Amino acid sequence: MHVHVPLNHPELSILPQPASIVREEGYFQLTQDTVIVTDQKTQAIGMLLANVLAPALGFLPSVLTDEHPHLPTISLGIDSQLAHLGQEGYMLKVTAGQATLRAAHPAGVFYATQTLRQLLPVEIFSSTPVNQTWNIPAVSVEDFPRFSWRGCMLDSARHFIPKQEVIKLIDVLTLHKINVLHLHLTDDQGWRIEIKKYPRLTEVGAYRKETVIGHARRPQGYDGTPHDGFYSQEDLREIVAYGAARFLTVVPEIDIPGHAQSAIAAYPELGVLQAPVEVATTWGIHPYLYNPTEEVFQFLKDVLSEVMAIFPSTFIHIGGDEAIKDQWKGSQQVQAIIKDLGLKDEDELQSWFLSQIGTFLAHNNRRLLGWDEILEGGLPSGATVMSWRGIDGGIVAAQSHHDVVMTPTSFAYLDYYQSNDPVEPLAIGGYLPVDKVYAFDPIPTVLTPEQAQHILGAQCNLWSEYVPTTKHLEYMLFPRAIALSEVVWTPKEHLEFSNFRRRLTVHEARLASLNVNFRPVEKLDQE
Ligand code: TNX
Repeated sequence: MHVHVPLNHPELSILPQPASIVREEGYFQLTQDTVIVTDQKTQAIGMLLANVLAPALGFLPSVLTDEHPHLPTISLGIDSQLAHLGQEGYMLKVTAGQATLRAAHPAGVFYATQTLRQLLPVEIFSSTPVNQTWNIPAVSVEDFPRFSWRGCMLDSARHFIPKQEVIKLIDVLTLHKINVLHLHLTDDQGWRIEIKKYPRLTEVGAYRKETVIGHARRPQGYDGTPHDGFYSQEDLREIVAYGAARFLTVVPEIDIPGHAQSAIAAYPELGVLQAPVEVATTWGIHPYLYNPTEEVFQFLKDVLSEVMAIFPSTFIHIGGDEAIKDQWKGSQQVQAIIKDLGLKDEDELQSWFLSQIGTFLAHNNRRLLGWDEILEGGLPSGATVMSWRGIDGGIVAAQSHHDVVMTPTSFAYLDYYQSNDPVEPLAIGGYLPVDKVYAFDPIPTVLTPEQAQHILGAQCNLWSEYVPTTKHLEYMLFPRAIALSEVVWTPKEHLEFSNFRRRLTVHEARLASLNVNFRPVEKLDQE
């Protein structure tokens, strides 16, 4: 006997909401006797599960590879019959005697464990032992994501994000079944990735003097602290491996041809002006561009070779955003290059420049991903577009058979204010409350079903000009990144904000136990 209460059973507060969940009768009790049984392919996932449960339980459940019929079991395994649930789908069945987690692929089993954690009492997220009964409600879940790209972008360039915080956020993001972490590693205000062949990139580019408070046009003095920091290649390998174990891909971004001032500060010969400049201390758009010469291409290829050796991601993000072309317009050398190549203007030069990079990436079996400005002057062949200035760029790209990740400012920019409350901390501007994120549909209605196939998914972006601390970073991310996780995971017809909000109220206790800062839901009423 079962009751169909998929969306608003008060006991079930899973985020993102599964595609289908049915409450059955009874509970499975997790005790000291419970064992986690896995097959070979899910053993590592079983150990991750045991390790996340252990602190609150006060004991580490055993992870075994043979069945123990007499013991209460959490059973993990691959089942090829579940191929219809896709690469990441899973089924989870909890009865009084056993919890069974199955999927056609390991990623699905991992997601089943994230659901299982959220079926336990919220105290399971505690970092210290809690003395209580660990009942898991009996359920039947069949679940799979709506999109394959479920992303979040963090900007380590404007304010460096320490490795330990990135690791912590991978735990929190993957709890919500986010599977892409896009790291914005280079910008005018900082170069944050060690490149062995060009040590000055971090020796010079990873340090900036005090930052001007306010905007470039409205400076209000200095913040009084120098900003520095970068990830060693070893740090990044650790981050990549930590993500991979949790089925999250880290996508690196090296911004080309603009947002390049920190690189040019390190090696002035890379720039159009060939003249010294400092790492930028103000926000906003800066005019420094890479010179489109053979030497600079070689530099970029060398950098990207080291990047590819660290990041197995198929997609390599090359930026392409906000490159104002004044320096190219003013340079006789660049104008001669445009003429030699038979190009019309600087936009076409950017397109040509990025096409060269795209070809280089393709030779290395990687795919070029860039912000929607890469449409200007002609989209490099095979390029994937990240549509940020609204959804129009993404529509054009999908209509011309290019893949797209939707990240429009209006629904996905977490550097915007999340409420009108006057005590809301300084943000870049804009207004994006959690219910607006929740209302986002990544599939534009104008696309045909065939074109819509090119929408890989969506991601939220958190630019960090006004996000100087990890605590504030978390405040800006949560709960809005969780709303986004539901937009990209849950079937559209199940999305209902009031229901999300109810589950979020329960979920806040989990975030608090994980020591994650967030903007409380109750404050929604005070806007
Ligand atoms: C635009 S979005 C940028 C970033 C800024 C952001 C501030 C994009 C591709 N470029 O460099 O940080 O606006 O919202």
